Amino acid sequence: MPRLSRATCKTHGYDPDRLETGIVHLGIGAFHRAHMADYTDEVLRKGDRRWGILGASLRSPETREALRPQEYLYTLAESDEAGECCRVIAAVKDILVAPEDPRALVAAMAQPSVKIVSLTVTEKGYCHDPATGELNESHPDIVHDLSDIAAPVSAPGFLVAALRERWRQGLPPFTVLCCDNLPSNGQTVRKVVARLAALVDPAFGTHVAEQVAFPSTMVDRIVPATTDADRARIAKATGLDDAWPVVTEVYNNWVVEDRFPQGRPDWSATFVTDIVPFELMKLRLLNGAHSAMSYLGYLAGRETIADCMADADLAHFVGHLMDSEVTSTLSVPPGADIVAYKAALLRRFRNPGLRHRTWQIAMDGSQKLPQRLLGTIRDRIAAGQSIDGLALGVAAWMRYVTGTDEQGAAIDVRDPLRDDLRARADAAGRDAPRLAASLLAVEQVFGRDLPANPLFTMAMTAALDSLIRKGSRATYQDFRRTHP
Ligand code: CS2
Repeated sequence: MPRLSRATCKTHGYDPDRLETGIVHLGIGAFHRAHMADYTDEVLRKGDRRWGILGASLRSPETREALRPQEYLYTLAESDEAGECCRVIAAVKDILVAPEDPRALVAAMAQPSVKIVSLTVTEKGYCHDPATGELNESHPDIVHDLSDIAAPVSAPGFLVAALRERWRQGLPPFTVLCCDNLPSNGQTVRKVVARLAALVDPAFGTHVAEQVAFPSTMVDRIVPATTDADRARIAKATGLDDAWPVVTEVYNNWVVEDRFPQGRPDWSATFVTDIVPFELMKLRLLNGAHSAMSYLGYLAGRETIADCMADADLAHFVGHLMDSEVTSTLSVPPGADIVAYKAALLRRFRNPGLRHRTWQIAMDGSQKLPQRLLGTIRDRIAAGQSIDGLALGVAAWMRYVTGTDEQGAAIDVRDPLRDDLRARADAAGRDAPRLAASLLAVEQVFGRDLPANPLFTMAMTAALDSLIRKGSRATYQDFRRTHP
């Protein structure tokens, strides 16, 4: 079968060689290729050639190796209940692999044509403390970058190095566009980057804090990791071999705070002045349900989110979480319909075309829980409301990070705090009050307030006790009986 390339595929609509590099994207994984690159592709097809994307991988060369032989073209496969449709995206002009030559990436970000540096480096990529949002100055990557900022390794380090280069050359700063699921993501990244910049050079730190725009964004598209079965199915459908297609859903949404001093593409996103209600709706409903489902579902032997939703008791728990616990903490974003959003979410979770593994979503829980479940818990407690479903979600994370499943087999826990979490779990044993207390003491996840709150600790410890003694499935079945 022929390989996807410019010669074999004529449908991408514009000549990638004639694009200017207007955007550098850090973290060129599946999510960016299914989301922002798709929005940008639409702009390029309409003829505005200023916004070609230079991608960068901050760790491994895998994506570059897969896409280089096909001139960075890739297939985007979108599915819903009605089936799957494939398109080719040509918005990515080139990919740099940062560790091979960090200075080359800094120089590329400092080119005058670059107006936007966007990021999808996952929650942990910002080297911050998830509970407070402050830069973690003892993070090994930050320690490295402070000793050699001209050849950085972290995402904040690359932003600082390139902004400093532009500042020195008298070029205007690029706009920093975070597309990760962090609370007030622009502000959070601004705080981290401005702090690192100030540690490098106080005068430059002031420039970053005062002159660089960090608009916040709410990104909403489900993008599971691509599997070999996806590759085979897509090759059959298109007649072209693609080493790394991206699989996603038909649904796509992007809400962006409109602050781009150097200009921006005319993306068909929703541009707003206040992102907070959009972001809370999405992080607490979609991502909150995802995380709670992934821990409970994984422990109950459910491989994918669609499998979780096919389990009537687990689907009931998800409905309860969204309707009876999360919704009361949200304010309706202008023009949005929360009831319709939740109904669409349940359909999206059931999408038979996506094999979104619970194990994948379970990753990096220490970085995800604060914005997905803990903020909702704080708001409900402050309003004197119950938190049973939310507490069960947090308890399931605690049970998961013990690293042993209900059959006694090892769980491949991926989390930057894995070793610390594991050591705490091992020391506490399978005693719910001890295990809960030792994990609640992880301040960068729970802060100081939650461990001191008896409403939270009691609900959470009771849920954890049931998970340990009866297992996940029996626990969410009981939950359905007690919360009909
Ligand atoms: C998921 C998200 O992996 C995860 O943690 O919850 O990647 C989710 O699919 C996206 O945020 C949807 O926009």
